[in-house]
Amino acid sequence: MDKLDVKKIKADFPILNQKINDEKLIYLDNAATSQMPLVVEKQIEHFTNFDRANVHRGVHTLGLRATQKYENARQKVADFIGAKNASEIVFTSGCTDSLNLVAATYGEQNIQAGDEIVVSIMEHHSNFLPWQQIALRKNAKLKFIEIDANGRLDLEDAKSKITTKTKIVAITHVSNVLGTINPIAALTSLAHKNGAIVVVDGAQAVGHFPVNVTDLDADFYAFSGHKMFAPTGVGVLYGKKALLEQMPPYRFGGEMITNVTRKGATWAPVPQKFEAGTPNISGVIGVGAAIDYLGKLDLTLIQKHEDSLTAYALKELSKIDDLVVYGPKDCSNRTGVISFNLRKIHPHDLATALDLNGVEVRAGHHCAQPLMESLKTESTVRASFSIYNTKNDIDQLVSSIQEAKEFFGELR
Ligand code: C6P
Repeated sequence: MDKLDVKKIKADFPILNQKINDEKLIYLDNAATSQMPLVVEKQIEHFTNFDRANVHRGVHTLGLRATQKYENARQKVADFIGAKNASEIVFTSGCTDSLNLVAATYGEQNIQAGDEIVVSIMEHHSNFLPWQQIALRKNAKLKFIEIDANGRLDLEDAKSKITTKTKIVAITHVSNVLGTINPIAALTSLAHKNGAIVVVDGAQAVGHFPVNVTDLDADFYAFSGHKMFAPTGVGVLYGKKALLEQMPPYRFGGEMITNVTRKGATWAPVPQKFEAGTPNISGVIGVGAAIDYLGKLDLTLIQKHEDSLTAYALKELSKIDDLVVYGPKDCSNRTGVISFNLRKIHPHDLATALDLNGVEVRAGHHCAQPLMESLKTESTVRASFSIYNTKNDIDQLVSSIQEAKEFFGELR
């Protein structure tokens, strides 16, 4: 098979088979949350109906089964992102939680007054605020790598900002506004030469193209389940084992200790040290099931499919007068996340008009306000594609924008 069978894939997602405002649903808000296939739901249902128990605690059969499924999912994640060892995979409540974990532990331990933290201007607030807060608290300096006119990371600027004073580089793999894929391997090499570590926000990358944390030489890599066909409320933090072992715990409670006395405690080995309390067991099993699903589809075919949708969308959107697209106009090293604005129509008005035609897009600042400032806008409309989208969906998007344009034009 050299291409995705989109018709078959669509049938895996019952939610897509419905009408919104009497129109066929066209779901183009995948960067916010992708939909979940029936097979993932079924695996969770099976766990709930046959194996449900707490993990790492009971010696009874259900407890052992639950633990085995939970740890199998950890191994699946490790294999899926090319981690050397399953113990380098920490389950969290989401990408935001993963990034906060690194800032609160590694950041807290390693950032001193006068140190520098480098982020890009295209960071989502989740990979910006934890670093801004640490920098403020520790009297460290936060530096920004800027973007060029095409929405690409300015590598020359990165070379000037990352120096021997840099302790942490926090960078998104893919921008949730521009769709730009950043050159992570080049950045890790640059950072490591300067003695800094690199925290990669992979929320918009995982599930869209193959990701290998070992090839990227990322020190930390964070992502969420709900953007890769798994449930909400579960996420992953990959960390190099040597770094995870040095870090203090993030939260304290059950299952993260080796021994507790009246006077103190010793911590469990990684990753348990970072998984205090009962985890989102069914969510983690859902992540494992989503990885199985993605494995059957093949990530290179997924990438090819989404690239062709992106090329088509960029071409068709460019035909609409007064429409400004933010981010790269060429298809290399970008994903199917396309932000745009139409004349003086407010993004929320345009998104509402599109919704009337069943087209679901996001409008707003996309939790990336420093980027909005750099783009000289307050907000944008954003369409984002996934495995179940088709060129027909894009035709519907484009004709709905044209319709809205005429409607709002008449109101002026
Ligand atoms: N972006 C969007 O519509 P959570 O909320 O923890 O699952 O993911 C946070 C996050 C971190 N990094 C990037 C690059 C992201 O895009 C997101 C989530 C959604 O763009 C919701 S704001």
